[in-house]
Amino acid sequence: MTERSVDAVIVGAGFGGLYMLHRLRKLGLTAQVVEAGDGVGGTWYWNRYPGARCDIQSLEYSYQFSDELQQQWDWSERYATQPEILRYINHVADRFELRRDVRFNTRVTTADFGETKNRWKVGTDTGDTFDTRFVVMATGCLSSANLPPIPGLASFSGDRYHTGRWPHEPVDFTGKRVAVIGTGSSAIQSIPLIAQQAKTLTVFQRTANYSVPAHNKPHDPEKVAELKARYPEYRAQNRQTAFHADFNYSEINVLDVSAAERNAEYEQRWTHGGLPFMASFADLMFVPEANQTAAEFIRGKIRQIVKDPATAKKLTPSGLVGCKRLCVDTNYYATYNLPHVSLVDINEEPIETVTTEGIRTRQQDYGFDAIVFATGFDAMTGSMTRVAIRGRGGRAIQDAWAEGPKTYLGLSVNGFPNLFMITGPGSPSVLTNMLPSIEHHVDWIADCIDWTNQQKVAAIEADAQAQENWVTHVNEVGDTSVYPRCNSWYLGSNVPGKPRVFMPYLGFPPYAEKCRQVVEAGYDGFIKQPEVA
Ligand code: N01
Repeated sequence: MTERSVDAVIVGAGFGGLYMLHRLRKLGLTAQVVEAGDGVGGTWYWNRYPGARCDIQSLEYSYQFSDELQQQWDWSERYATQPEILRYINHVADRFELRRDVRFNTRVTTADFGETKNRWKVGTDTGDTFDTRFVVMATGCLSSANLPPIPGLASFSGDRYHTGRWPHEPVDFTGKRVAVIGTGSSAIQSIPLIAQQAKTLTVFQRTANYSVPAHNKPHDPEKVAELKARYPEYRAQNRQTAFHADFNYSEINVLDVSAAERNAEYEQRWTHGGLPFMASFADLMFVPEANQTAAEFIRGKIRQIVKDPATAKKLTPSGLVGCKRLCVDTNYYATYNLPHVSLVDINEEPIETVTTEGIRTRQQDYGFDAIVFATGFDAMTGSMTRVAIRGRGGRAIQDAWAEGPKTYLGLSVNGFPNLFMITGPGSPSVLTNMLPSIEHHVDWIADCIDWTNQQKVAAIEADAQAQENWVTHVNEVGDTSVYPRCNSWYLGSNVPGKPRVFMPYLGFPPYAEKCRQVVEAGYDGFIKQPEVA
């Protein structure tokens, strides 16, 4: 067991943690990344399920802090696969010699703030500890796997998988009877590929989901060259959009055009593929009646694609589209036309228990060789609250967040000085292209740490009132949209007992402007405790 003293401990070696390390090194600070896995990559290290790939175009889902890197790296496809993204982040780790400051196979379990010295003591599951001035939680928004407490789980004699904790060895479902529980993005990406191997595939659905086709394809080298010639400008343009991405946002309201015009636009976006579908009209995410027109368009597509009317009916969602994250697929709905693929609606046929042989619903016993849990994550807060973080007065983060996460700008929490979160709750994070949002936060945190050193500030933390105002503002902005109108992990409603609070901040440009103003005003809304002379 060792104890190391550093300027900063960074928890997690994903995109956030690695860039944070790079920035702090450039400031001449000592930083230690602590990573539970045995490699870099974060979400892309753990989510190795079949079909895992990005739903933001790879040319945008990549770092921009190094122009050489973004010019020299070549993405092969419009939406990169998980293995390609993992190769990329490994390349970045090598290129900037980041690995030597990453402690792998080590999980941070505790972080205790000592008020006399304004330093944190960080504990790990290996017994090694770190004495540090700053802690940066680069733990990701979707990293704590959610395994539903279905009775009998431990008794199952077959293989059990969670999409977010997929084995490193290849998994072969050939000849197997496979169950998939869940129909979120992970399920929708993996189901078509599992179906190609499995003898039978039975999908257990709680809520039917909307998905649009990815229309993934290899990159056209000419188009890539053209974009790379204006990369900084392209990135700057995207920064001005709500999702921080090239979605070709329309400024027209759906309710201002005829049904024919509206459907033509949806058809064109459907043919183009991907999340830009949600940018078809300006009011889609704000006016329920407008949203219903897009929802009905997708419902019509499901009815066209799925041949069996009873299955099509079960697969057809009734609510609004996009307030639960829209999925992007390759052949998802069409997979249900295969004779060996079937769908169980667990609202009609609830799961009672997992048995040694498979799954028992209220109606019947199903035999399975493998069960895949595609049941998502304790999103946005899980990776914070699963660490025993104790701030001023020994207050636990779980207590501070008992009614839902409270942060200032999704960066800092009152009572937890010198602790920062990358893309924490209360920041745009999951409602944006994560990569540039990560870079924005890392730059902000690095500049803040540098400022505290220059200004001889011993500790910095969110002011309680500023935090309260921010939480109210996040909710007010969220309430202008349709997001809070359905059950989703944005609200924590997928995890039993989790407080229902809309966690991300809607709209990147006003958020970035607010962050800029806070800095300009000398870190307005933060408590700055001066160093004792
Ligand atoms: O998780 P989810 P995910 N019994 O929470 C169901 C990102 N991502 O891993 O909707 C039965 O969306 C649950 O049902 P319900 C992306 O941001 C990106 O798929 O809560 N079912 C739902 O159907 C995404 O949104 C990509 O009623 C249960 C499913 O499990 C986020 O990660 C790819 C259940 C969980 O869906 C999470 O996606 C993959 C229970 N007890 C993921 N509990 C890209 O394309 C839950 N469910 C980049």
